Amino acid sequence: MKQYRTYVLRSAIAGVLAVAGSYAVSGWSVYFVGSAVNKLLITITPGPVIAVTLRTLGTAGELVAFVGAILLAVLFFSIAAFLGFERAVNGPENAYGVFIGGFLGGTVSTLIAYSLVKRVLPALVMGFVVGAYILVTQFDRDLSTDVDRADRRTLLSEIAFVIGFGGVSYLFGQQVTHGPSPEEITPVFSEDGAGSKTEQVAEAEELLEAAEEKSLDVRGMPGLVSSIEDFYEVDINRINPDVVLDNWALSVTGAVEKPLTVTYDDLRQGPVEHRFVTLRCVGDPLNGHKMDNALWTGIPVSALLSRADPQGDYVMLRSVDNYYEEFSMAALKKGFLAFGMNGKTLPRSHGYPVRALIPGHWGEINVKWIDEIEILDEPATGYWEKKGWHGTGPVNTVAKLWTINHLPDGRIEVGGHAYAGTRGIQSVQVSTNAGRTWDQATLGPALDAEDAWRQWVYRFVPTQERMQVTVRAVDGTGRMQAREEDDPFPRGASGWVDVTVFQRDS
Ligand SMILES: Nc1nc2c(c(=O)[nH]1)N[C@H]1C(S)=C(S)[C@@H](COP(=O)(O)O)O[C@H]1N2
Ligand SMILES: [Mo]
Repeated sequence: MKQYRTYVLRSAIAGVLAVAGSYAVSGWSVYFVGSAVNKLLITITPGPVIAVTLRTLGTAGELVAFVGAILLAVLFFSIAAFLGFERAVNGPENAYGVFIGGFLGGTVSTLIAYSLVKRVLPALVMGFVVGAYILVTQFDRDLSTDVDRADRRTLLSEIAFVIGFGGVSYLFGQQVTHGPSPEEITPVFSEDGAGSKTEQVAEAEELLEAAEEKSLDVRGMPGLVSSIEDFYEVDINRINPDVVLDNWALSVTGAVEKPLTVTYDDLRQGPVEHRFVTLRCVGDPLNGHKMDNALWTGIPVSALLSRADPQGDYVMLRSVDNYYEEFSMAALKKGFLAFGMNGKTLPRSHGYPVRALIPGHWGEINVKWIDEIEILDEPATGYWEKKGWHGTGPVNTVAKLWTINHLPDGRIEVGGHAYAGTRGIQSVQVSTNAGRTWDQATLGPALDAEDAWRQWVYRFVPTQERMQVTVRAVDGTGRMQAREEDDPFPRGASGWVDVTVFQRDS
C-alpha cells in the first residue's frame, strides 16, 4: 500500500501539469481553466456571501477566491489522473494495462476540461498532458517493487520536471496574454472595408483634436478626453471576456413584437455616430478617479429597438460575462451601442465587441460585451442591486479637485472636472475659508455632447500657510451638489470635496 502515496502525489503532480498546460495555451483568458472554475465559484456562491467577502476583504477577497479556484482546478484534474493511475496500477500487468490507465486519465481530464472551458483545443491539451504523464511514469515502472529510495529519486526528478514545465507554461501563457491586443491599435473602421468607412475615422480624429484644443491648459490636469489606457475600468471578473466575433451576436428578446438578432457587421451598417460620453462608477469615492470621458463610435439603441417593436417598460441588458443590469425603457431609448472608442475599435477591457452607453446614468448599466437586450414587463433586479447597491439611476452631481499648482507669482491654482450627467454643469464654486464665502471657478469650454464632464480652474492668493479649499458644483437645472457626506455604498458618494492646500511646496 506504500505505492498508494506515490500515486496520490503523482496525481497531484498531474493536476498541476494540467492547469499549467491550460495556462500555456490559453494565457490569462476566460479559457484558462482557473478562470473557468473561478466563474463557476462566483455563480454558485450566494450573492450575500460574495458581497460580505468583498466588503470585508476588498480586492484581497477576489485574490483569495482566485487562488482557491486554481487549487480546486488542480484537485479536479488530480482526481481524473488518480482514476488513470489506479487503472494502470491495478489493471493487467502489461503495456496494455498501462495504456488503459493513461487513456482513462486523459479522457476524463479532457471531458472535465471541456465542460469547464467549452473549448476543444485547450481541453485536448489538458487531457493529453494528464494522459502522457501517466503513460511516461508507468511504462518504466518496475511493477513488482514498492516505493523505495530509487523511486523516491524519480519522484524528486518528476517534481523538478513540474517546476520546469510550470515555468515554460508560464512563459507561453504570458506570450498569449500580452500579445498585441489587436483592437487597441485598429482604427474603428479599417481601410479595407467599404471605401466610405474611413471617413468615420477621419471624423473621430477631427472631434478628438477639437476636444484637445478645448482642454484647459493647466499643468497636471487630465484632458477633456481620457486615453484608452487611462480610462478607469470596473469588472466583476478578474479576466475579461475575449469575444470571438463568429460566436457573438446581439439579440433583442422578451416583450417584443419582433425578436431580433444582429451580427457585428449588421450593427456597423449604421446609422453610425460619434458621441462624447462620460462614465462614473457608483463606487467612485467622492474625489476618486473612477470617472472618465471618451469619444465613442456606434449606433443609437433606438435604431435597433424600432425594428424589434418593444412592448415592456423595463429592460435587462445581459452580457457574455454573466453580468446583467435592469433599468427603465425610457433610459434605454436614449442609449447608444458603441463599437469604437477614441477612433479605435472598442478594446476588450471596455467591452469588445459592443457595449451600451446610457446617458447620465451610473457606470454599471453601461453593460460591456453586451449580447442581449431583454425587454421586460415588470421591473427586475440587476447584478449589483442583488448585492445591495442602487446604481441604476442618474449620477450624483460632483466637482472633483484633482490638480493643485503653485504658480510662479505665488498664487495657488486648483482645478478638476465636474459632472452631472445629462443635467450638465451650470457652475463650479470654490471656497478657501471653510465655506464662509464662495467664488465662481472658471469653467472650461463645453464639449458638444449631452452627457460629458466639464473642466474647471480657480486661482487665488494664499493668505495662510495652510488653506482649506472646498469645491461644489451646480447642475444645469440650478441644483446644488448635495452637502451631506455619504459613502459610495449604496447610492454613490455625496458631499463636497474638501482639500487642504499648503502655501509652499516643501
Ligand atoms: N459586462 C459587464 N459590463 C459592465 C461591468 C462588468 O463587470 N461586466 N462593469 C460595470 C461597471 S460597475 C462600470 S462602472 C462600468 C465601467 O466601464 P469601464 O470599465 O469601461 O470604465 O462598466 C459596467 N459594465
Ligand atoms: Mo461601477
